[in-house]
Amino acid sequence: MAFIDHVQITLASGRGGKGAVHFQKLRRSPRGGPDGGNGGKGGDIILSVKPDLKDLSHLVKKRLYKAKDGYPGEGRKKKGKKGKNLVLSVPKGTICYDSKGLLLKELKEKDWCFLKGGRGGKGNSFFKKASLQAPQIAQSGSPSVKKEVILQLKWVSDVCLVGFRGSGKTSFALELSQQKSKIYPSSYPRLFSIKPLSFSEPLLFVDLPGLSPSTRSFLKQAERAKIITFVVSLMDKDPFCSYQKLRKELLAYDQKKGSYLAQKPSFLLLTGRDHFVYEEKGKLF
Ligand SMILES: Nc1nc2c(ncn2[C@@H]2O[C@H](COP(=O)(O)OP(=O)(O)OP(=O)(O)O)[C@@H](O)[C@H]2O)c(=O)[nH]1
Ligand SMILES: [Mg+2]
Repeated sequence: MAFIDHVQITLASGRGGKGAVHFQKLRRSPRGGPDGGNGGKGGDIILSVKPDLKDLSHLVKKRLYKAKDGYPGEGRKKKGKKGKNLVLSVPKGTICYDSKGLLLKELKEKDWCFLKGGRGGKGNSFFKKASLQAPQIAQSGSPSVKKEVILQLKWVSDVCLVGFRGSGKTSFALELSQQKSKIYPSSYPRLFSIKPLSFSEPLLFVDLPGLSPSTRSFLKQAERAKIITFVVSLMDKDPFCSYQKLRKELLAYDQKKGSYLAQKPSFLLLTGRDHFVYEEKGKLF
């Protein structure tokens, strides 16, 4: 399945349950005092960060996600049941914007209650007073609240590997992470956790697919990287030209998105040295 790092969805809290209009039914007084209970609270919408999730593809199936409504109140002052919360799991690094692109929240470790469910309506027992012994009124619950949001996944990482197809990004990341998986051309970004010997915490490396018009949008995953590492193969016809083209790609992306990729600290990693014949290519830069 495709790697999805952007979804636009509508979230709706559950409405509050209705309060009940009900009267005590006693043998001697079939129309006893009011005992209608309050309605239950509507369900909340909660966004919950799940570090195991890789992307947002599980959220593309529907446009509207709604929590359950609260249940109506009942006789004997019984409160209606609470509507079930809707918990949407999101990967670490997800950012929530409103429909106009205004930042609402960067989702970190904890659950975030995005929409509170509606309050349950008061039942008629609540309205009883000296001057009103048998109220026939009850409140309907507070309505559901709907909001359109944009969720974007932007990994927070230490290093982002940027290079053209086949430059050796994945090989390098696999080598560093000591993974033995098979190398195949990647069409989506991957996150590698790499623990250098002298570090107590692992470093997070983003391995982007080879840069091309169809994968350019994945540069989003470089936006929150501390360092950019340009990966250029010495097997390219003109490695310096490849490097310049990569920098131009970053500048073009920055201009379009208002980001600062080209200004980040960067390294140049040259691969394919084993294939490089000095006599043939001469001086590189
Ligand atoms: N000779 C040689 N081959 C290399 C080197 N680094 C990678 N390769 C080979 O180059 C091919 C492409 O390597 P990848 O690591 O998949 O390159 P990539 O940049 O991740 O490619 P995309 O994901 O398609 O952008 C593989 O067959 C690797 O074995 C190197 O330093 N020397
Ligand atoms: Mg790759």
